[in-house]
Amino acid sequence: MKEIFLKKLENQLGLTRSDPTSFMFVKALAETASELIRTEWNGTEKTIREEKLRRVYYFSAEFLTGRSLRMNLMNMGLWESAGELAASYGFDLLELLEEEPDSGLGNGGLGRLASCFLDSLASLKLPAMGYGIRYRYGLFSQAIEESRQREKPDAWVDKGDFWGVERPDDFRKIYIGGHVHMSQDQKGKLQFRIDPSEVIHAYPFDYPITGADGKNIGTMRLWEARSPQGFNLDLFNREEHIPAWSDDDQARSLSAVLYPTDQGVKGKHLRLKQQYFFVSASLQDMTERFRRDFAGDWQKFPEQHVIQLNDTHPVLAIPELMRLLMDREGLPWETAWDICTRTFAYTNHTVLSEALETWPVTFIHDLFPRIAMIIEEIHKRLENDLSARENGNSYRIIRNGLIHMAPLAIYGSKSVNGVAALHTEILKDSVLKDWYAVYPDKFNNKTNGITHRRWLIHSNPDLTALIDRGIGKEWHGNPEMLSKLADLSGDSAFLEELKNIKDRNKEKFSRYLKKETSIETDPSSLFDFQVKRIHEYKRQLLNILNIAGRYLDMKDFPGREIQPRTFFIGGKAAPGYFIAKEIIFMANRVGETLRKDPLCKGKLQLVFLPNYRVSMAEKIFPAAEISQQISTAGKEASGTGNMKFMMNGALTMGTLDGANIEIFEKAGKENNYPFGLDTPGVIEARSNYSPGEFLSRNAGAARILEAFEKGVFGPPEDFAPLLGHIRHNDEYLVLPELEAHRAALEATDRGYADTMSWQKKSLLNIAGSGYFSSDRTIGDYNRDIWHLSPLGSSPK
Ligand code: 26Q
Repeated sequence: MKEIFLKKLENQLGLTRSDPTSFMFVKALAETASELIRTEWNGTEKTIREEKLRRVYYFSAEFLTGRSLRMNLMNMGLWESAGELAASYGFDLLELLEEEPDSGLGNGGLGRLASCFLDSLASLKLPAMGYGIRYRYGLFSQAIEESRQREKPDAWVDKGDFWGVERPDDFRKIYIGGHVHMSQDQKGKLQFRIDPSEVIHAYPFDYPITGADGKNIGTMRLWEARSPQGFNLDLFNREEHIPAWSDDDQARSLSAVLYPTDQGVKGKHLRLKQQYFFVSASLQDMTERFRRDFAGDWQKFPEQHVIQLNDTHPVLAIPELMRLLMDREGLPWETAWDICTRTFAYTNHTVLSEALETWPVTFIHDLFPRIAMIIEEIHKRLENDLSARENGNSYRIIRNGLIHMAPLAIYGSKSVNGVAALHTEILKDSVLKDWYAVYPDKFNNKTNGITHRRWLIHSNPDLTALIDRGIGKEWHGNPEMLSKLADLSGDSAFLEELKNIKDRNKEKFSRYLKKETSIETDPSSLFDFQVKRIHEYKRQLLNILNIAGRYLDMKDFPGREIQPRTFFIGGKAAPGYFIAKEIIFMANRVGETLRKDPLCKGKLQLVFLPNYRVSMAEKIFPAAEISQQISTAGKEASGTGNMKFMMNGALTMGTLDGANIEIFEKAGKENNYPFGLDTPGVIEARSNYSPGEFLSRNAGAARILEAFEKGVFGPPEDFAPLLGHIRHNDEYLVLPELEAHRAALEATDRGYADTMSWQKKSLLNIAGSGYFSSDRTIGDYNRDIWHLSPLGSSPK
């Protein structure tokens, strides 16, 4: 290793310098790891190909990887040597890791789930490949200026992509726009030829996914868009520099930016092009490899491949595979359709109707005319299949000039899954009820999970060491064995150690925050977190209003004893989501008011964490004592942050929503703080609710809103948009649940006062968290949908 490293470092340094900067050092270290990974990686790819192993292809518009150096060094067994190398140059390896750019090619839960899945697939030695887009700009970085969110581009590629390996020989051509020419061959069979108005080249970059012991290396293949002809040399020679680059810039713009919204956008041609771009490139890749290796025996395609669609974003893959099989390979419709419906599987991540994807038929016609023809034919055949059904309308793929992506996904897939038990039930009995009636066997649940390697072993080494001392190390490979910790719940020395580790992690987080943001916090206070994308349904507003209420109580009764508590709220708002941005503004304003009031010192603080991202999350979970998961019941499909908190010993203060329900089951309700309306309760409460009338009867809620309107938190007019909104349109029942949320906060304060019983609850949460490892989730997908054999399991 050292030899390779010195070579790489020499390359970094060039001729003029002798002392590496920390960035150069890290880059050289990553390149060293890369080179050592390469051998194993080639081996994995070779085995899959030679043994003709069935493989899952995870199609996702987002992969929220975060940093990789620590995981890769540890998985490859290079951690110790890397530490020594660093020390010999006077560096601290842990500090060096902070120099790696945090790869944020995703918005939130859905993108992070994709990355956790790739980690588990590699660790379980299952043959897999992730396919997506190599955005040049990941999710924007968030700054807070004058209490408001400001977005700045995240140019992660420019800072240095440590891991991507370019494969220029595997580029694919993507046709956009133009016309379809139909002709007949000698046998009278219809032929389709696309005469495109635009051709884009897709260049693949491969990223290694090192499994737990570095023996099976998975692949994430991300596509980058380029112009086929590069820049225009003729224009350049005529000194027309800007026009000379315009074709290339336009082509590259296709993979330039991740859309920064996690609910979908309307009317954006570029987004639709991105989706088609990456699925077309990926399917051409797969079909061409298959043609080479299987001599075009297409019946075998579904035996060799299963494609998991991460939401509807990659759903154009269904008509695109139809096109490739029919127009390129000459298969008849029926055969092609049969192959598709045996290959695809679809995961739904939302019940919010505004988030279900639709695209105008005209867009698809203009951008992908051949795909439009195929979707129309699928639509017609679906109409025929289901003509006898009532409610025929809800099945239609094309309705009111819009293509509905979920119906296309369901019809073209063999499996449809939700991401938590409650979510799947809601799909079956309301959102997709009619579909469930026709295809009950397609529907199944796969409760989400998170990789315990990143989210516990690597981000909380002290807790990991304690667990190892308590129950041994076997749980690293079999996380459900964490349940053995329950045997130690009466061991006061062990609980004491658990507390000490949490205290140390809180201090560490405090120091990190001070360094990153210059915000000071008191690690002896209770650390309470709500970190996730900002959304009305996630109800950050509920949290903020009760923090404001707590402050008003303190002012009214300054002598009253109170549990010192620090509330942390973090998350990004979609740049076009006005109300979400107003919520960030309010959080910051309340935070500032508390900070300025000496009454709050050592008792009550609200910190808005700027630029919440994977690398910050890794420092948050180990330091958390309360995890707030307070979405309106029925709205959060699953949540996955909730699992990361639980696994690090935080107690959940949450509603009966998404995976919270399963968390309460596995860790015990009595060890957590469930509160609020359940899903039927929400529907019932909403049916006769008017915020105005509610406020006239509820002095507690009215008092908090009025404090803002009286200027307690700064100029009242600043809050007028948000408060005006909530007074008239409280779709997510913030006001009616204020009281239940306040009561839950108080219950946690009381619970926290009994230190040892709190630690016991914390331990029982960790003990129950093994189920939420993505290893379990991947095992479930494999058992029910994928049916893959691990590498090394087939007899030679
Ligand atoms: C769609 C069309 C156009 C532009 C953007 C989008 C888009 C992008 C991202 C729509 C949705 C998303 C992301 C959704 C998401 O993160 N959902 C979360 O998925 C998690 C993993 O299953 C769940 O735990 C969360 O409950 C769910 O909100």
